[in-house]
Amino acid sequence: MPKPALPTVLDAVFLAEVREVGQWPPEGPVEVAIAGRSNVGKSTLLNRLAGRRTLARVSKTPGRTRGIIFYDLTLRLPGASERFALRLVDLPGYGYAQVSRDERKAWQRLVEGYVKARSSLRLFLIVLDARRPPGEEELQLAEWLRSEHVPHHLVVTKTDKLRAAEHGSARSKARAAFGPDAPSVSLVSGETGEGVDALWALLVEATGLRDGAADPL
Ligand SMILES: Nc1nc2c(ncn2[C@@H]2O[C@H](COP(=O)(O)OP(=O)(O)OP(=O)(O)O)[C@@H](O)[C@H]2O)c(=O)[nH]1
Ligand SMILES: [Mg+2]
Repeated sequence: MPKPALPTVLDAVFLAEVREVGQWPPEGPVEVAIAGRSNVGKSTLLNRLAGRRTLARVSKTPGRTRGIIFYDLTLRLPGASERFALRLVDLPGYGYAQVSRDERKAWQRLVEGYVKARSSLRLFLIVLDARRPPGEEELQLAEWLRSEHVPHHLVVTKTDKLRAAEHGSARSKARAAFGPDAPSVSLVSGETGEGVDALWALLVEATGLRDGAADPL
């Protein structure tokens, strides 16, 4: 198989944090949203993708990312003379035990509002912990995204926590819970960077950066 064309991240900057529906920054570059349970490793994965250690705040305290945070990346693809723009969107975590029903509703309102508002959203990543089976939240989220016709993909992270023998079954285990319409799955570790190149290749494909569908800068 030919090696996938991996982008070089030339620049990665914070754009905006949004806590209210409708306060979105103007649409611009194609967007990839990163969602998942609180503390699952969304911000760590985003930093890995951006190749920046401290772009998104990572925390041992669950529920640290509160609003929707937009980051603008400038990319160069191998062989291309132009630069491309891609926006990574760090969504607040859900499922944190201490959160009230009102906060849960607020999460849903914000995330659903975002998804419905953004025509530049190209792919919605649902991040799962490799050591934990998908829960009702993930299944419902995937179901809702399907009903909204939003392309989505599962990313199983923290694979560095798995024993070697568990790696092989991690993908099929994650998919099994989602039934016949299960999204595709990538295995990654935000900690070691394992699987991140393959995920980048998928993002380039899914966002149309490769075939000229996206405007170069
Ligand atoms: N071993 C391991 N730890 C990880 C990995 N990714 C994240 N972590 C750790 O998991 C904790 C939470 O990481 P975050 O990236 O802040 O998680 P998050 O999903 O953004 O959390 P919230 O914003 O609170 O929802 C931190 O202690 C990270 O160091 C990984 O791939 N492997
Ligand atoms: Mg976070």
